[in-house]
Formats: sequence, C-alpha cells, structure tokens
Amino acid sequence: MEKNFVCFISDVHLGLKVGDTAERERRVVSAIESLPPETTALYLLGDIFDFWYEYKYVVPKGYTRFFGALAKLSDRGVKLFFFKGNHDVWAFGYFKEELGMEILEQPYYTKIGDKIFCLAHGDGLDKSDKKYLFLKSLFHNKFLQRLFSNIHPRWAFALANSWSKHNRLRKRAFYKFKGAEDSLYKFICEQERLKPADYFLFGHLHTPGEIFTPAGGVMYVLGEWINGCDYLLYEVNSNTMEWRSGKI
Ligand SMILES: [Mn+2]
Repeated sequence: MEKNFVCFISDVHLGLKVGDTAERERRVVSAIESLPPETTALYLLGDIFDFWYEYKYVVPKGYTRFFGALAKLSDRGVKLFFFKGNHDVWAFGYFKEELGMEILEQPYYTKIGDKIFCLAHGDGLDKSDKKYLFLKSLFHNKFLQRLFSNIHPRWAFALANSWSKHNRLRKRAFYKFKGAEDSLYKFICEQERLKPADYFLFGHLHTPGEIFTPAGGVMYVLGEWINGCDYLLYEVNSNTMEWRSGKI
C-alpha cells in the first residue's frame, strides 16, 4: 500500500536569542525539506516562534526560509496546521492567508487513518495552575490585544522580549516532562476516561518522551529546538510512529 506520512514539530522557538538562531532555522528548514514526498500533513504544536505578534498590516521581520519551506509544502498540497503556544498566542490570520495554514484550538481530536489523535500545545490544560490560567486569559483578551497593538512595535517587541528573557532566567531551565508524575499526564488520564485516543501528542514540556496511558493510548512529548531537535513522523497505513532528529 502506498505510504502516507504525517509530521509533528513543536517548540522551535524561532527568534530566541540563545545559541545560534540562524542555525536553528536551518535545522527546521532542513527537517521540513527532508520530509518524505508522501507527506500529507504537518502539525506545528506551538511555540514555533519565541515571540510572534502580527498587526493588521504588518508582521515581524525574519523567518524567510522557514516560511518559504512551509509555502513549498502548502503549494504541493500538504495540509498545514498550527497550534498557538504560550509564546505565539498572537497569530491572527496571516498564516492562513499566506500559507493556507489552519489554526487549531487545543485539545484537538482528529482521526488520522483509523487512529484517534488528541493534539495540543499543552499549556494551561492543568486547571490547578490558577496563576497561569489568569495570565493566559490576559493574553487572549481581545481588548488587551487591541491596546497592545497600539504600542509602537519598537516598544512592544522590546517589552515582549525582555519579558520572555526574564521568564527564562527566573525558571532557569524549561518545563520538564516528569513522566507519570507530570500534571499533563494526569490531565490525559482524566481526559481519556471521557474522550479516549490512541495517541496524545504535546509540546510545551520540551523533553522528548513517550509513556503509555492507563487506557492503552500513548502520550508523546515532542522536543524543543534550542538544544535538541526531536520530532515525530507517523506513517498512517502501517501505524508506525518514528522519532526523527533535525540535526544537520
Ligand atoms: Mn516552548
């Protein structure tokens, strides 16, 4: 039977001024370009940009090669999907217009072949984290977004970048995937009782890993691209999930 691949990438944090930012973009572009010709869909599971904010008539500089690689995929009929992470909440329509990329809300259930996938970035699903949920509600607030849009980008971007940097220094490291102890894993264990899935795929935790769920599904956490570059390639007809590395 003919093959059919679906790819999942998360947390590239393009634009983050840590390490070699150009090299990070090169890695993800080369990963996208090396996808098998039988690839039919690419899911970007959030935090693809370290900071993205688009205005009505203006978008941030950079990422030309990355957008070019996505445009090529889109033009040859590969479906593109995008989840907003906690760093790129503010995508409003440019990706859809330019790349045909569809923005999905988490947790998103979809059937790929005959398997059920639950996909999400993963931030804010742990309902006990009230502080984060409050922050998230501010980020998604239409009125505050309009206010922010009226700040000159020079200041808006300086503010956002220093906030991102401050957060990173404060936490020192990123979130880590703690296996069965992880709050996201616990969320899945509850979620699957109501809505089971064969595969649960997340970003956000930055530590590539996989673990079985009590109902027999598998949870995968995708890797980040600042120090690593682990992503997943799924072959639909043979139902095989394969870890890939974006190293060049
Ligand atoms: Mn991230």
